[in-house]
Amino acid sequence: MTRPVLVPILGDQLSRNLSSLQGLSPGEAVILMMEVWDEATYVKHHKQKIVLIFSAMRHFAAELRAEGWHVDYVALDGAANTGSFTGEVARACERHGASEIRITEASEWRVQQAIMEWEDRLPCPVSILPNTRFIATHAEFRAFADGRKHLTMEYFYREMRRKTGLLMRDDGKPEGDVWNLDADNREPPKGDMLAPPAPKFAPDTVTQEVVALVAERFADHFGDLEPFGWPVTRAEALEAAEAFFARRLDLFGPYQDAMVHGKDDLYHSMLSTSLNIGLLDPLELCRAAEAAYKSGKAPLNSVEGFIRQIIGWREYVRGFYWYTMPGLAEANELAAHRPLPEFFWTGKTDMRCLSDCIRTTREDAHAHHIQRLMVLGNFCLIAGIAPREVQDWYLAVYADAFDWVELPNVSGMVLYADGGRLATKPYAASGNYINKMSDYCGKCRYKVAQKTGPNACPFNPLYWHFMDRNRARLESNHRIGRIFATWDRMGEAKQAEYLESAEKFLDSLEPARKGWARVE
Ligand code: FAD
Ligand code: DLZ
Ligand code: SF4
Repeated sequence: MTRPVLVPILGDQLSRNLSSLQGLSPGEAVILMMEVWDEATYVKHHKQKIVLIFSAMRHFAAELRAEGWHVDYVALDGAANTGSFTGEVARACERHGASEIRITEASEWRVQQAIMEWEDRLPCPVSILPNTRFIATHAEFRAFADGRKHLTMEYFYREMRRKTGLLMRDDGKPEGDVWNLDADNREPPKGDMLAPPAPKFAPDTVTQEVVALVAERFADHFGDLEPFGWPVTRAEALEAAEAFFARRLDLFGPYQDAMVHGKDDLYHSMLSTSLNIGLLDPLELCRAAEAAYKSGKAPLNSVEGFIRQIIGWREYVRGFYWYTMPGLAEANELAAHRPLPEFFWTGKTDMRCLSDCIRTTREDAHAHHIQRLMVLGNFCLIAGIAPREVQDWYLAVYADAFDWVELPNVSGMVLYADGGRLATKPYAASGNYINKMSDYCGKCRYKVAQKTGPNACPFNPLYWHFMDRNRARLESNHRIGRIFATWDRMGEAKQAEYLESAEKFLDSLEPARKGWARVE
């Protein structure tokens, strides 16, 4: 081989249609894949997340080799591994006498900044190619966002429907004459919800080796290592997707917001890990969902709801991330400074909703959207937890967590830390919402109907404490401002009871000790 092109492929770029591989043939390139300490520990990821990424990387490398590609795979314990992407790319450049480095842009700001320095630090030219595994380009999101005060997802979503043609009729109108069927998708759980569980994949020898590695090297990271059942190859991810389309998509819509103790998958797809690391393509999933609607296998509200999550929310948060970084990571509009409570890591709390969401997070490295938003996130919002601490927690504990998708959800959707650019109002809620949408409250030590006092559901006084302390910032918001009339009508004595109950509860919270989320 003459001097080869060096193609680094990162742990979330495991797609055969990756832009950096296009137009190259196996004889011209060396593909570099790197397990590096810096990436495994910039937050102390859940053990299953590390297994997922390392195992999926090892399987992908084997598949490329079987196709005839020269893959240089640097294992975590490989001799002289420098522990960083830049260090490993520099070493590989020299090892192979590379003529050029060709890489698909990173999905995360932090990594992309490092890549942009390579041209100055390394001895050969660097080409950074666009990430074509998203539907909207950065330029398209900028064109949508420039000049808008609120970047309402709904309008962006309609653009994506038009761009892809998904659920669009020939006359340019949306299927069913409505763009968004969210109003049909808020059913509370029923007593006998027997959703067929998402498939789990038994670890093969490659995964078993990684499990052993993670047990030894990352023992102090949060989360149960086993049982591990996430898809680690495209074939497994496709099987998981097919199982979802065949058995759960039909009821995905109505029960999207429902929460049931002991269950985090319900009718959800459980496909975010496969999508985010590149095993599945967002458009192929949406086309399959559309086909299920057209063949009468799933109703429009479920199919539209699923497609909206992917070409709406997923694309939107990715565009929002690149549009607002690096400021988004620092934003703290509501001046929230309280440390994250220790129970987020241990699950030891009498609040049954929170302990169940933390349990599933620990066991599966997953919780579904409403658990993340309306239980865990809502608590952090109304208790005033510092955005940096909340961000680190979410980034560390979920197998699907990458900065580009976690940060807008946490800072924008949950904490209103961006001042309302992403969400038009804070998603603050009292215990009533959780009671309506779950079966958590009946067996909780707290009483959801009780508003104040030691036995009251803590979400109740915290809700009013949040409103009261943020009044100056929120009162002019037309979607939430009216709530203050209710607060004023309560009168001073009742208000004082709420505030005192909330403060007593907040004072009782034990702050998390250092070292859970980051190596100290
Ligand atoms: P489903 O309910 O089956 O939804 C289908 C797909 O839609 C998901 O796989 C996902 O790709 C996409 N999707 C749905 N909602 C969102 C959203 N708000 N943002 C982006 N994509 C979405 N998702 C992540 O992939 N990584 C994260 O780090 C992450 N952090 C989150 C943090 C918070 C505070 C909140 C509120 C949401 C977060 N989400 C994140 C979004 C969502 O909770 C997960 O995508 C979903 O729970 C994954 O499970 P699923 O595949 O079964 O999703
Ligand atoms: C999350 C992660 C982990 C745990 N380890 C690696 C790794 O060793 N090598 C790798 O290429 N990627 C890893 N990743 C994903 C990266 O941290 C990062 O999210 C992506 O490169 C996108 O920026
Ligand atoms: Fe959660 Fe309150 Fe219900 Fe208990 S009563 S489960 S704390 S919402």
